[in-house]
Amino acid sequence: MAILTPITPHFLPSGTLLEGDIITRGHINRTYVSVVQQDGATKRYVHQLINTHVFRDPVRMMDNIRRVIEHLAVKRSGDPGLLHLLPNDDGEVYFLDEDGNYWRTYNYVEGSTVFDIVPSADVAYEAAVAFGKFLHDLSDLDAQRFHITIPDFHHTPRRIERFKQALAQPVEGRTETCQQEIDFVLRNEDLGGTLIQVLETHPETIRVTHNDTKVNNVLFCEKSMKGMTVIDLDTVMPGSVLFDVGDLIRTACNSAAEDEQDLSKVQFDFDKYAAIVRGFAETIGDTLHPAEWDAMASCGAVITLECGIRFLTDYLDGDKYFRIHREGQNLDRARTQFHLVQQMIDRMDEMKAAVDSVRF
Ligand code: GN1
Ligand code: MG
Repeated sequence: MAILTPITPHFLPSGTLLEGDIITRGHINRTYVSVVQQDGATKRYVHQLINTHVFRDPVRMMDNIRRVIEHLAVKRSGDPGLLHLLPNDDGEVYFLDEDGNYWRTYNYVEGSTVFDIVPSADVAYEAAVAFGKFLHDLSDLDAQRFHITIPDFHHTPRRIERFKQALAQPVEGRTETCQQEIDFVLRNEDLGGTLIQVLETHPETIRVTHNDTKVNNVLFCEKSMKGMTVIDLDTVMPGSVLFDVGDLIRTACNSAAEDEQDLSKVQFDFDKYAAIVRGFAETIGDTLHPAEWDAMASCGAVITLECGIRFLTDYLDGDKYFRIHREGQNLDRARTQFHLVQQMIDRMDEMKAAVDSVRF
């Protein structure tokens, strides 16, 4: 809680900080939840310390987020799931402390819950509907007005180039521990070009997308188990809906944790896959280009491959990007991802049939 003591007064000047806890879920920023008493009421807030190694231009990133939040506030006026950014004492939606740290504060969405592992196809469907509605609500925004906060974020071939650079200069002793995973990437390089090719051939499909649609970025209503809101807007920027569909498939169709060490538990769940495709088709299906429909069956495999490559690259680099809680965790993460990719490749025909059954 001590870390929050100098921060909360900038966002909640007349509040008294009663409690503070860390949330260890994210791999990038530091996230805390506080309980603050203000004007006779007790409320919870979410405070985040932005990782400026990853987000080099936090001011521009916050500008993107503010734009999305303001747009949703108009579209979903009165919705209890709405996210708000608290202004600090200068009216900015972030606070820069004396050590050069950027902080921001959101309301805490009460009555919500998250899933790291999805328990049923119904939950997978609701997550897809939540992200689909989010994309639908942002579809009238001009993507060109958004800053590109992390260049080439979902440019899989460039991620592969970066991986090869790491492979040429690995932390000593690490290549030997992951030869199978290295071979997997080199064998599946071609798959990596699928989504970026759609964007390059059809630039008109570029729109404002979320870009980090892991399933635990949906807050579910505890009572109804419907999606309440989408969080983690850090990477909202111009992109392809295929990135968002793909990252939800990557996370929601995995029967185990992202860093599970026992690969026999890491199973790709086809029923959840079909439910996700249906959820997106119902919410944004009418806005998709034929080329996006054509590539839809592969997007889960591509984004899962890309994420695995990023974990493996970071492992070879010495764990500089994704936070780890134990030695070898990034390698374990890469292994689960590649294990899922192989299962998706093996079931590609069934995935195509599932897409065709809901295609517009
Ligand atoms: C990171 O912020 P967090 O932990 O939800 C990463 C995503 C990866 C994800 C893998 C800015 O997301 O791209 O898919 O880890 N975010 C950034 O779990 O790199
Ligand atoms: Mg994130």
